[in-house]
Amino acid sequence: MSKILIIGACGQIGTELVLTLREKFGNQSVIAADVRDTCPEIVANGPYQKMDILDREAVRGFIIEEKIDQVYLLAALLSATAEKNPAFAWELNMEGLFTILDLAKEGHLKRIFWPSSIAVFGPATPKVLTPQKTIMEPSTVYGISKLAGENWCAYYHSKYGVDVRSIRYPGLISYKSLPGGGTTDYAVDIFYKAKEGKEFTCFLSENTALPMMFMDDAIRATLELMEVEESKVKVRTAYNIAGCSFTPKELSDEIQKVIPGFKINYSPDYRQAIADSWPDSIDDSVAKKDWGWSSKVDLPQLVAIMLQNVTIPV
Ligand code: NAD
Ligand code: AKB
Repeated sequence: MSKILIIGACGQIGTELVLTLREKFGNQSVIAADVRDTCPEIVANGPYQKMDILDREAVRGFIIEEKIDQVYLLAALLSATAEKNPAFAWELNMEGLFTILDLAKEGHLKRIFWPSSIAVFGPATPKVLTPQKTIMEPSTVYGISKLAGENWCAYYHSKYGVDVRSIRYPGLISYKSLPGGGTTDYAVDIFYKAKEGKEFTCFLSENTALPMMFMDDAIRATLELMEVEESKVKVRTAYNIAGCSFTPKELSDEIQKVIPGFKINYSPDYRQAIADSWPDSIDDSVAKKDWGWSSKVDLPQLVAIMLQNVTIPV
């Protein structure tokens, strides 16, 4: 039985990943860790460890002492926040990865999951159905850190046999916890305004298409990739996966089918340039071929689920 540690467990993905892994492996086998003093209530059904991924010795001590054998390393600064503090974003997004890769290289960990992002692509990348292998050249510090991280993962795999697996997540949409500092966050925020009967001001322009995915699909992809036999994992940088792509206008049109009075206006800010540098849509045929990946939730389903489940904080 594996002992699993999720670092960055209190964030948008971690909250749901912890719950899914605990359901599968039992509460006591899955330790949630985060730099926060307390975790959201939703994560309080099992062990929690306050942990700063930048404290290399403390992280090493904990993993070795607790005999952890799998780590999901989620702690990072996302695209919009990273642009405001590039030096710290680089430090946070890279240093933690080396700590975990080194533990695996020394034989303390059997398997690692480290997420990449569609942010690895840049303005010179083909925008429509962006292939697995193509021109990258990211223009954000976040994208640069993810692309460097992908290449370090591939290096540790080829040089030291480290079993590290990764996915280039699109913008993730969920209702159990809020997103933290990304360019795709508008596609979550919009549902809260719609549910409250308020007008939504979008920080991207109406025709900005971006790759997106409902969280259940992303969690399922993560578990499928982590569980597939090693020989099937042929890409050791990170796999493209696709859910549904849409613009703010297409998303608001879909919301208006359910809430006819819903209104959106547009006031693009610095995040527009980030979004403009990313793909419109993603080709995930390699993930389909290698480990049988397939998304399930399309735009109408995503809107229906979000509008049913988003709850306005009191
Ligand atoms: P998030 O910002 O919601 O959560 C990150 C968590 O990391 C937070 O709970 C934060 O407290 C924690 N953290 C920050 N600094 C830490 C430190 N020093 N030590 C320990 N924990 C620390 O992010 P998320 O959306 O859950 O994303 C998780 C990972 O997935 C990131 O690597 C991100 O780049 C990647 N990703 C996310 C998306 C998305 O749409 N959410 C898309 C692509 C890739
Ligand atoms: C962001 O917008 O920064 C993230 C991502 C796509 O990596 N959601």
